[in-house]
Amino acid sequence: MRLSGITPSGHAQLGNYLGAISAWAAEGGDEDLYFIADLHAMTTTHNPAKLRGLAAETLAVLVAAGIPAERVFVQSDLARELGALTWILECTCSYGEAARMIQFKEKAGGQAGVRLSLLTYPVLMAADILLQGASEVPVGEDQSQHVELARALARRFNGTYGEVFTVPRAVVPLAGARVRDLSDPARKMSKSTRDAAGVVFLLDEPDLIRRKIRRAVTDTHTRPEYLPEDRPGVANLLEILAACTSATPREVAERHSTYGALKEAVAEAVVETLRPVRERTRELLADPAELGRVRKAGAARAAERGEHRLSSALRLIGAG
Ligand code: AQP
Repeated sequence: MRLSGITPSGHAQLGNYLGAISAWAAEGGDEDLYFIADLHAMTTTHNPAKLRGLAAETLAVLVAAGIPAERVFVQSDLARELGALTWILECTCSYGEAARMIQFKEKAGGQAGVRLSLLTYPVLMAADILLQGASEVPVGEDQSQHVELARALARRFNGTYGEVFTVPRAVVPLAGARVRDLSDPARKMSKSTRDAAGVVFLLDEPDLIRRKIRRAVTDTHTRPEYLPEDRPGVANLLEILAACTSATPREVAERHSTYGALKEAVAEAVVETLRPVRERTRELLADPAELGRVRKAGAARAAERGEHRLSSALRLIGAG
């Protein structure tokens, strides 16, 4: 069983969709689980009301994208279970192991007032994985060290106190496009980027999407060619169009003779690709009772799935 998460650190964007969500919906296995990692969005300064809204919106997006509702849950709905398991795992983890995490060093380096949760969040991530009994965790390079920690903690707990946890392993995520920022193709498109001009959000209206794509940074050439190193802005547009039309970037480059024509085609393809997701998400958001039912059912299933592991772990470690 695979467990994947999305952090509601902003509004879901085109990269999240083409790189992950659409593949989760189309190719995910029957057992796989997806969660909205809102507790992970609290390790740096955050706005509580905004975070609550983004968690609900992201849940709506995943369901609207076609992921079966019974395979989605919001992390904080399991805050009690995860809090307890995180404590157990913190008592299984050494300070040195946590402090060695490269992401912590990168994010905490030189910052004042770093939250303790920035140090301990890989242990919460281990709790996410171990509570659900996930055997595979699809992650990029940047998160593989955290999955290694979850592996080490599962093994150590099982060896010290008794067999409770499935030992997970990191796997390569389902292949999706890597989408770059439209204003600055040197960086990836991200939901928390301040300058929204380079980011297409899934809920952007069609005209706004068209405007953002028309203004995408390209270069001084005029004819599209797929050269990711030398012409990253145009390569990004070609990759987006390819992902939306199930073609290759080179094939779509040959079909357009000017940057203007390419941008028009990209804009229309993105608008049409996102239309059903946007409309269905808006419907769900306009029906809080239905969204609430989906959320409650997902939380109940996820809590039930982890219940026996948490109670066994508590008992074996000497609690209660
Ligand atoms: N630009 C992207 N292209 C392709 N895939 C992307 N993903 C994110 N951005 C792109 C994939 O979306 C999934 C869920 O994202 P996440 O919230 O867990 O991680 P993230 O990579 O931190 O997403 P963002 O949008 O860049 O958020 P912030 O701004 O908070 O850093 C993951 O599978 C991710 O690879």
